[in-house]
Amino acid sequence: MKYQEYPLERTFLAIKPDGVQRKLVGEIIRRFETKGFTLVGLKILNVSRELAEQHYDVHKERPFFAGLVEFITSGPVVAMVWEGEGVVSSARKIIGATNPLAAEPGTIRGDFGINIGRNLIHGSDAIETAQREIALWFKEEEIANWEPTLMAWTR
Ligand code: FUP
Repeated sequence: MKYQEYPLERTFLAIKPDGVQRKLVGEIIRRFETKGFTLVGLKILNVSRELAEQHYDVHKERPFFAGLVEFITSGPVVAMVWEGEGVVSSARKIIGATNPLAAEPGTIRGDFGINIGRNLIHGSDAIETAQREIALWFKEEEIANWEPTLMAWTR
């Protein structure tokens, strides 16, 4: 089957302010690239309070919500859209458990994470969540539609 015939699956990943400030952007991107996923959206931005609150809307009643919004708006975030077969769940595995102290070694949070409030990276938890988050963070024209031509073996 040609690549184009697979259902297009995308996920939203965001390197949080701790990941950016600890200079882990390259290391984190490398892990998704070497796995074979395709980067189709990438930008660095200072997150507004409004965007942070919308992004974490499901947690708005939780006691950690205010601190979470404070943290995510405290410095630049690297927002990304990645594409590939099974990318939503695979990216979650590469990222590791929410609490870095419980995350397996070999995962991003397991290797570099310090605590639950500073867990380096966000990844959409389901295909529907990914669609909502991509639409929230990216305009249509900020996403590059492309497929490998020179290195088709990465698929
Ligand atoms: P995850 O999907 O792994 O990013 O985790 P959740 O959606 O459950 O949580 C979102 C963010 O809230 C986490 F990245 C960190 C923060 N959080 C806390 O600070 N304390 C908690 O008890 C749970 C989550």
